[in-house]
Amino acid sequence: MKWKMKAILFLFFCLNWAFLAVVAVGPPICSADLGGECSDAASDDWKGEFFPDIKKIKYEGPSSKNPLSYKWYNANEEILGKKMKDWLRFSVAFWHTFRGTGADPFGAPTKYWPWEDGTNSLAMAKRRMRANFEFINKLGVERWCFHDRDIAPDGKTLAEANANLDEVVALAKELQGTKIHPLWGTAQLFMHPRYMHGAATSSEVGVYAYAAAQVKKAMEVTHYLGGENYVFWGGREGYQSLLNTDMKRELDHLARFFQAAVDWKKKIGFNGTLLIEPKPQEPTKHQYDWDAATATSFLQKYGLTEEFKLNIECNHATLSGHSCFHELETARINGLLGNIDANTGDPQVGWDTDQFMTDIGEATLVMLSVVRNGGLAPGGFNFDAKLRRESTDVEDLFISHISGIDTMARGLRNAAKLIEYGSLDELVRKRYQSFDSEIGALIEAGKADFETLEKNAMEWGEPAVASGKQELAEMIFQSAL
Ligand code: XUL
Ligand code: CO
Repeated sequence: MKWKMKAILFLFFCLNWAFLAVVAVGPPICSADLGGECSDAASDDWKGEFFPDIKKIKYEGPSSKNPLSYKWYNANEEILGKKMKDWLRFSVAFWHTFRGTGADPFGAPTKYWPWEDGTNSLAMAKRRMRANFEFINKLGVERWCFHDRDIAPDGKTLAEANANLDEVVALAKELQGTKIHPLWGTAQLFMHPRYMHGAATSSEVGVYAYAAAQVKKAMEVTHYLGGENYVFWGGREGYQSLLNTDMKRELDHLARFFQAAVDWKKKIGFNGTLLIEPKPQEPTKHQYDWDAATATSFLQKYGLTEEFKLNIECNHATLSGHSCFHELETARINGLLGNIDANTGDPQVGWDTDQFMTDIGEATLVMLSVVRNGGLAPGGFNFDAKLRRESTDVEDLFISHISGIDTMARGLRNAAKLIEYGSLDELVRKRYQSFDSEIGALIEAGKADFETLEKNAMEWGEPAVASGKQELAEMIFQSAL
């Protein structure tokens, strides 16, 4: 036998053993995503708390060593004239927190939450929803985000899927109480094989119609739950090859789809903001919403800028070759900054790793943009972030969110310091002060023609060019961290 074959057989043998060991020793029950193979006795019969060992998370200040406490996020403390909780408007992403299994393209699920029975039944969906609200209440945030298909099982028909969704949403409404509601809802239009060519950009009219029906319903339930926004993320709104793609037609269809969503929003009286979440190549080679600038020009071309804003995700920003700060500022100066999916990528791993943000410098830049924007409301910060595959304790769900929340809170505190110091703003102001002149004013008012400018250039001779002071700017920035 050739060595390669031997190695393959050995690996197969080991994998089998690993599988048997799991079955014999037995993980607590089943992973969250085994499609109902583990148990058929799913019922919404969970007794007591889902997180009995975890108390409500409190602010204990920066010197606390308690991992289950906030060190920087003090919800009601005022910063720059607003409560921290009103600047930050945090939200828990249901899909990562309650449907994340730890599986990756090379490895099986690793998370076996005690409340999961391995099914995707309605009863399990309801039990999970109750875990979700205990989690949110203990964390002390007031918002959550969801896809239709992560909170309720799909159905054999659209009508059955809608009925499932209605049943889970009714429970969610009850569990939300008066304080909690969705930051945003969305339809999951990328997982099912019917969406392999896209949803609103599919070459199949039947798929376009199906996607429209799914979005219509998802908008209705978002509205019913008191959602503040509705998101579109084009999971497969792009193409792999231009040879078999009519790009112009697909973009036109997408715009018609968005217009129909605007019309439906108005018809049902939903006042939330519609958001587009840019993301580059992943999963298709060319995505139509590559980055903030691409999405902005799409909205401008089709006359949709009054109706839509952007949901900037930091990991998507870096995948598109920009920084999160760049994407936020691009959205902001175009009047389109609506919401943030607060996560981060890994500098060495080249895909959407959806990690919780822990870089204080990055968080400070993010918050600088948010403060310049006057906040994000009705948008906020959705933790589109998941535990690493190797983090498998229930308490890790809390620790990761606490860490993400504290990082953003620290960013806010630092941004406030920078604004109060004023020296960075002053540096930037000074850099452009030559435009605070008579001719500068004419240029900025669009009244300086080339002849006038040529006359000035002749008169002035060689222009003086001052230092850009980048290192000083960096020094000032660092001093606030
Ligand atoms: C995928 C992503 C999504 C959207 C919602 O990269 O970010 O989770 O936020 O569909
Ligand atoms: Co996202």
